[in-house]
Amino acid sequence: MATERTYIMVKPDGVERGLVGEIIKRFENKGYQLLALQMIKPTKELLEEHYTDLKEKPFFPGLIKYMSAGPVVGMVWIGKDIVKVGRRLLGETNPLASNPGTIRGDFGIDVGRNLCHGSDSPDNAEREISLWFPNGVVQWDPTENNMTQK
Ligand code: FUP
Repeated sequence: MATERTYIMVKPDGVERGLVGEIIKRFENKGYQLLALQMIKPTKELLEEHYTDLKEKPFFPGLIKYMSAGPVVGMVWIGKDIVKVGRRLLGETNPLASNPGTIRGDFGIDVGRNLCHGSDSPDNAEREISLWFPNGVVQWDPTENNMTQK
């Protein structure tokens, strides 16, 4: 069980529907720690880089358009097994396949409007954190008893 970081993002539909607080609350209630948070309107270039693995998918242009439609709230969270458990809190990619009790299961019905994003592996999490927070993230380091930039 590794203490790791993940990139969680409230997508434009989640921001528009006022679900930022709800999503933060679920991660805080679970016991995870918020390290960084920003609201930005991402460029197409940033989104294309974020979703580079999906470039060949037929839904890619629609995905970029949806994600460019308004501001997103991007966050870095840290905690035990957070990549896997965080995705469990979000639910399945398709909200209709998501169990009640998950974010997408409780608030969504459309795969093209699935409210939130969570990194799918620790390596991808670090890639996404560097992409969305290019200046790094300041965090408390208990081994150093100090704040460090990572
Ligand atoms: P996830 O890891 O749950 O974000 O899922 P994917 O990386 O497979 O997909 C990224 C985003 O593409 C999803 F959040 C929504 C969108 N998508 C579609 O619009 N249609 C699909 O059939 C699959 C994904």
